[in-house]
Amino acid sequence: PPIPLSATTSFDFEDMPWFPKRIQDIDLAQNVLRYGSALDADHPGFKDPIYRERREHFARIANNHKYGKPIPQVQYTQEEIKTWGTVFRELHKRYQKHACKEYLENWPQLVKYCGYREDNIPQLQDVNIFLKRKTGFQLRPVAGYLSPRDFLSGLAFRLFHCTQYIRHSSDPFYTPEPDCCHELLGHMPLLANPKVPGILYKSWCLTNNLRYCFGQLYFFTIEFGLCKQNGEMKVYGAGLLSSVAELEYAISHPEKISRFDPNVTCKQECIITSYQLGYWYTDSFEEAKEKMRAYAEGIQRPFGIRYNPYTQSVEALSNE
Ligand code: HBI
Ligand code: FE
Repeated sequence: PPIPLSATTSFDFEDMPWFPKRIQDIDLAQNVLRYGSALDADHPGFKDPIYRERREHFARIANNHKYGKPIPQVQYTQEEIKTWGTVFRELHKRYQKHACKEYLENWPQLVKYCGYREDNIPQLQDVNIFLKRKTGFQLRPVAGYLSPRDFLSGLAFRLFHCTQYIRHSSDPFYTPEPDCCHELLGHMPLLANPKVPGILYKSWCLTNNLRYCFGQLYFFTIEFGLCKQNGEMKVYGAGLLSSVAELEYAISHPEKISRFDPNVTCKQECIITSYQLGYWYTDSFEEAKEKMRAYAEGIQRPFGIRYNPYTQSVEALSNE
């Protein structure tokens, strides 16, 4: 019989640190590794006191957030809206040609229900409500780059951590960290599409080395993946769909795009602050789903684990 786990249940497995068992436990898994409100000296906003004050404001919203509370509305400044507009306009010119159809399909609804416009930065809470209805995903504000472990823990509960601040205005086409342009333009259209396989986001592997593999696969699919449609290479990765420069780079270097294979893909290095060394494609989302499913089935765990959608919690199943 299933054993419900409490927030403090611990396991006697060497390789098994604490992990959230109930959706509200995600409040306890919020380790921001980089750029919460403390920017590095090479961050484009480092010398700008107004920008830094702004980042502190966004960090406070994220740090005070509790699961189930609405995400506070933000009054974006004229400067912030201008930066958004620049990014929005340049990317928009390229979506019809390069984005996959699952990405494009949801745009009319995002415009209608979430205020996606060149002169308006959509509010996370509006998108949150929209997503919950469409695919069951929920958003949670975050102050910066979260530890991969905590980020993947959120995804296991269909909870997507989302930055709410915007990149510095001095460099609209570059950001060393995720920002709301990346989340809203890169991720949301696909998170809202039930045709995108959930397994690409899911991470029920709990041991450290397996977290690493799933982090890698998440990175080379959801962040940088491509997909053939009607014989043409299309993009679905959010990192590409939110960067004009890297989108053009990937599309114009077909020799860098290989067929996705979880066992090979998980060994490639992730580059955080520059272009990727290579990209991976599947012939369809169906193929990505099948390959991930087969890969996940081969994983040995010290105990079985099951997600109970009624209680939004994890249950352990004894292997005996
Ligand atoms: N944190 N805020 C944020 N956004 C991301 O996209 C993100 C992250 N932390 C880790 C991470 N992505 C990647 O390491 C994934 O591979 C898990
Ligand atoms: Fe991302």
